[in-house]
Amino acid sequence: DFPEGDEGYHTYAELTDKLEQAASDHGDIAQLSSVGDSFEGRALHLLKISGNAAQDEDEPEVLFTCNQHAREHLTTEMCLRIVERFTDGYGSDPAITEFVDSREIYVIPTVNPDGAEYDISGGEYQGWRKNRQDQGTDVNRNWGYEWGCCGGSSDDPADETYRGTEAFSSPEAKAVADFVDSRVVGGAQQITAHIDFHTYSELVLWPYGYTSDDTAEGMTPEEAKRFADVGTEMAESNGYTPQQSSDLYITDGSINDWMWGEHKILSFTFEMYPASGGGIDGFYPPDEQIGPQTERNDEAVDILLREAGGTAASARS
Ligand code: 0X9
Ligand code: CA
Ligand code: CA
Ligand code: ZN
Repeated sequence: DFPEGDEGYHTYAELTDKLEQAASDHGDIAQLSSVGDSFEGRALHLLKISGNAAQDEDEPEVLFTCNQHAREHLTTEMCLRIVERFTDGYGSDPAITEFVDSREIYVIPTVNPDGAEYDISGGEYQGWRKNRQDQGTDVNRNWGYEWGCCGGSSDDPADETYRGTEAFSSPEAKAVADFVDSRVVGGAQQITAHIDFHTYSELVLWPYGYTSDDTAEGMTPEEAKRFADVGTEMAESNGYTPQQSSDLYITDGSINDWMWGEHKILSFTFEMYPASGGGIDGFYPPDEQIGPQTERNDEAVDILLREAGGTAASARS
């Protein structure tokens, strides 16, 4: 369990309850399933939110993923905020209602439930980042685009950024990737936009992470500009700093590079509160921060949902 005083955070069991509740309270617009199981066998929950959620309608699809890194518990709360805002607000808030009716919103609140549960085991924070497969794989170095290419991950199983034995050797990255692959319908990827939430540093990041070049194979100058434009607009709404992810440091095998490189999904990483300081403590803000720090991203989430409809140019073509 979470340490005393931090009970506002949700354990895996509490998260599961909340998602089941959302689906049963809002059956017409919310459907709960899973993309598969974690290494230790926990369901990797997937909540779909859309008008006529049971049907695959021809609407832009948007994905939000949280908690690839075990100790980044604030991100799970961010995904729960998205779930609650777009379910409870449906029918009363016109902007929410419009988004839910015109999009198919997918939320995976914890990509790494084994690591998250381990991190709070014994009622004390363990400072754990990776999954729980052997010595632990960094799920965000295990994606299959330029996996292990460029010094942005480690081949040492003891390291914090261990990339795994091969691309998608972690069941968690594999299950999420299989789900995204399954959204190719009639040859077209249905998911157009994605945010992967992390902590911390208050940043909006975009691909590529494997190279410090602004453009590379599969990223034209126009596409790089679109990332920068949308990323900057979202960052203006929440006060984060926008940048290409490799400006922070090089990563290979990260989720954003795969989402874009493989599927041309407009895929961002948000590094949430706090901005800096605290070392390991930065991963564990008091639960009083859950409300303000998740609400802070409401407008950015709405911007992404808007952009999922395409640029004016692509909407015309
Ligand atoms: O290193 C990561 O996976 C992310 N940061 S964290 O502190 N949450 O571990 C950042 C991933 C974004 N990609 C790059 N910085 N290249
Ligand atoms: Ca729908
Ligand atoms: Ca669809
Ligand atoms: Zn992280």
